[in-house]
Amino acid sequence: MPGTYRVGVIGCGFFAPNHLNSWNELGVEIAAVCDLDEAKAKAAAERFKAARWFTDAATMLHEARPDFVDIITTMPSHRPLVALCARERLPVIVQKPFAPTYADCVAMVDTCKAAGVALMVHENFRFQAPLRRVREVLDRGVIGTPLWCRISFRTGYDIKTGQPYLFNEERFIVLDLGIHVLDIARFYLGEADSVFARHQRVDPRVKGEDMATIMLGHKNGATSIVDFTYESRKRPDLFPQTLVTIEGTKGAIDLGPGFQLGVTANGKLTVENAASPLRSWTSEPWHVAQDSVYHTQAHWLARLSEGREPETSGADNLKTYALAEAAYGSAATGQAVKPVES
Ligand code: NAD
Ligand code: 89V
Repeated sequence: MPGTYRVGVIGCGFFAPNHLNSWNELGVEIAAVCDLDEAKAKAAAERFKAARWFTDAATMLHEARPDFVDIITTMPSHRPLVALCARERLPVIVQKPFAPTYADCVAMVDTCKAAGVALMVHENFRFQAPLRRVREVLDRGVIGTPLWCRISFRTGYDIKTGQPYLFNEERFIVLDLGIHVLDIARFYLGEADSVFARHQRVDPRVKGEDMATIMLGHKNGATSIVDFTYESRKRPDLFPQTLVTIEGTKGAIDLGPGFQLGVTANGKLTVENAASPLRSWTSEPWHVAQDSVYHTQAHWLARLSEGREPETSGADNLKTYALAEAAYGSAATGQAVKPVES
């Protein structure tokens, strides 16, 4: 039962308040929080009513003995922290991007499998209310067989001031944001066996690419275009909205600005508002992302209590990560790349 769980949280930085607010709203006891930075750990414990705070993750796991662990650190620390949880036989959630390399991701999946503990990547975009609603329309079959899809995330919103580590990422937007929209392409159209990508770097202050356009050939014959940038100058700026068009044999789906969802079926267009509700702790423009954190964590609790694999398990996320790797390979060579199969 969700209300009976106790979580140990590692990482109390920029994004952690969304997880901590969600655990509180879900009735999960925050047994302890941990951050290398003592001030951040203390502040998070006070603000979110955690019983204890620590600056060392191993000490926290030994002393607080949570039922599971939520890792909200940046990716270089994910592999050692997941290995620590596996040694302690604790189920674990880890934020995206899963890790700096595909080999690290595979190692985490193997380690948790060997230890018999659940591992989920906090891949929250598919838990966004408007994006989930698109999946429901697909499931109703009213647009027939999907043939073509475009998933687009274009913004000029300043995401780097709050997350300064992004300036130094050699592999930047495909891992930071592309990983979400590539996951959505899989969620809607299934696995892809061909990836062609072009990457651009616009902001001279960043090391990696900050604009990408990727074409996926799906195994079922459908094609999708996934495009994203942090350097759009378009007004209005729609951050952090994802726009979707899917054309099928019998109709079409169009998730447009302001979460307006148009569905064409039987030659007729119907439009609904698919926006996420505001929660007591969410605010615009971030609310669609914040609300999805709540639903991602609720999904984890449901699957943990049922003993079932989460939708975005480590093993599942290897397939999304393989698309990102293939995009880097394609952008570097100018050739289409077949993603590695796990
Ligand atoms: P951040 O740097 O602000 O916070 C991370 C915190 O983890 C820091 O305070 C750091 O001291 C702490 N930390 C690092 N290693 C540690 C360790 N071994 N033990 C204890 N504490 C440790 O980073 P952030 O912006 O909060 O991002 C964290 C992760 O969340 C990133 O992977 C980022 O991509 C992801 N993120 C996801 C979303 C989303 O919508 N899913 C949005 C923003 C960020
Ligand atoms: O890290 C992320 O997921 C962010 C976003 C702004 C989309 O939340 O890039």
